[in-house]
Amino acid sequence: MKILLYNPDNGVTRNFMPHLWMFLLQALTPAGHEVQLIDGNAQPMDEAQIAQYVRDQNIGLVGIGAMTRMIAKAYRIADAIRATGVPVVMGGPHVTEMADEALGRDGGPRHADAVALGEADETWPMIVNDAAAGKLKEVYTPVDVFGQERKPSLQNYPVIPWDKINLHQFNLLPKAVYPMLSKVGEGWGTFRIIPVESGRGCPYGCEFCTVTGFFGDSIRFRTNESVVNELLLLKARARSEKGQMAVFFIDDNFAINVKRTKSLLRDIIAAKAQVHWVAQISANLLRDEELCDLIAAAGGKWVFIGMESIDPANLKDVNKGFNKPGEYAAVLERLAKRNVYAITSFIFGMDNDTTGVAERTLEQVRTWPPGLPIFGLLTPLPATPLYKRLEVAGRLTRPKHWKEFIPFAMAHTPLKMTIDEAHAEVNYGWSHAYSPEALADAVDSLDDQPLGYRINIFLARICFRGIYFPMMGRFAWVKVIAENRRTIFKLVKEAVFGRKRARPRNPDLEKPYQEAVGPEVTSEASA
Ligand code: B12
Ligand code: SF4
Repeated sequence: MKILLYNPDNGVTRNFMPHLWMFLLQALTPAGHEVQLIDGNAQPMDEAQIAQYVRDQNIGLVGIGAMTRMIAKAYRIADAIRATGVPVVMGGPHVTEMADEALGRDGGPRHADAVALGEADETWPMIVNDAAAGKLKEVYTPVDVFGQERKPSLQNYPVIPWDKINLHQFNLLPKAVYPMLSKVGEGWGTFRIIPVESGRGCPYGCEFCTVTGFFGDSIRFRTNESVVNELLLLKARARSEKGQMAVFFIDDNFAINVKRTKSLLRDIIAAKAQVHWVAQISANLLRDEELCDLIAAAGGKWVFIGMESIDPANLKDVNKGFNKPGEYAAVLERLAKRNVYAITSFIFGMDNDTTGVAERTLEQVRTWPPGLPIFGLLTPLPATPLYKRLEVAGRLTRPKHWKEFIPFAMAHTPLKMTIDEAHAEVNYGWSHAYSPEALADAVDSLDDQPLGYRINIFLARICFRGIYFPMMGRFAWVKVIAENRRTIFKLVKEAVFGRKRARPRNPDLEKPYQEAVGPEVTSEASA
């Protein structure tokens, strides 16, 4: 049977990173079937095109996965495919919580023939076998022999054949930047970000988050060996195609068990399996100096920190009181000392937020080492404690906000400002954190660092800017390049003519960087 796995586009960020679930389910598919993957972010298709594709390719089963924000698109695609007579199974965080909606049992139209609830590592082979036998059930739940919900162990994690998968569509480098990057060093033909998981689960239970409910508070890990081997595979591929391969450890809290994280990082270092990577780690776990040393030595370049707010009252409201705004600066300095920078995520529209929250937040951000601040709105995702609290309080203004998804729009009324004011705060945050002046400041603040670092922060900022100001089409790129021409000119000039390189803040810090990336990048044209 031919199976198509499809992920709808998010309408914003194009092909930034493939979705892991597709590759994982492909690797878990029983032998004898052919699995094709289409990521709508990389291969945009409308309903008619996908239906045509399914017919032309003689597909026998389609699997669709989606987050809440893409579910309306996912349903439209599913409807078009089902109209061709091909069965559709849906999975992922949204349909797990809203299975009746997908199956049309809530009075609305039906979109899926079957849904896979929760983690589908063990149910997917059953789904495929049932579909091949024409006996697809409506609901697949991961349960043990006693009918109790069962979370798959990650001890026998499959090998994802990253060395063979066609990743052409996920090259992030526009041709225009090749000349600049070739001056940084060899090996910049491609740049891809690949999702890798080392474990699942987070017990913290923040009120707005689906993770504790979905993956459970039972934390499970892959073996160190399996993660290390995956990194080695990726590293070898990057080398063979003369490109760069960075990894996004998608674990919700990569250091949730610090002892285990340290042991994994030590094994990565011992196996020389370092690639550049980013991971999500909560601020409280980054108090550990040894952990930070190991992160840097194992190739860690960016840490995503869910700071959410600089107001302890807000944090307490959303059950994230373990975040201590008073220590944010120290945490970021601790990382920056090791040349690791942070993606700092903030949520506006919390119950204690008042107008001016964006500027108050930015005042603090400006005193921190340069990073990538991102700003969102408090969003009641289905089945989260937040959703229930707001529903009970009658504060949901768009209870089924996913039916008509609007980016950066609230679905409930904040307590101390209006919805429009909350939207304006997010706009203020993005506009001011990603203005040409802010980008120039970020690059200048790394003046004592190798050129590679400064190009890195510049390109990262340009890409992150695209989360709020979509970079669709040539005109958007031309505009951004024109606005930032001074910084670009400065970097290009330095890449072409070099400059007298300032001493690094601490020469010892060069060591882990060189070990992580190899000599090609550090021999940049700065001398
Ligand atoms: C990586 C990630 C991202 C990436 C997404 C890009 C990418 N290419 O992966 C980035 C960092 C960009 C991102 C951004 C956002 N994310 Co995110 N993200 C994740 C994260 C950490 C990992 C996803 C993952 O790969 N998991 C591992 C795989 C194996 O798990 P899985 O996808 O759930 O798949 C399993 C099952 O669900 C099931 N399954 C999934 N799909 C399908 C399909 C079929 C057919 C079947 C049978 C089974 C099946 O089988 C899989 C194996 O068990 C998850 C949290 C998490 N741990 O999952 C949040 C998560 C998915 N993100 C979430 C959110 C809210 C967001 C944002 C909206 C945040 C924001 N406010 O901006 C943005 C939106 C991004 C966008 N523009 O679309 C929520 C989604 C909740 C929901 N109900 O939709 C999650 C669950 C985290 C949370 N805090 O609650 N995210
Ligand atoms: S720490 Fe992060 S992953 Fe864990 S519950 Fe809170 S927001 Fe979710």
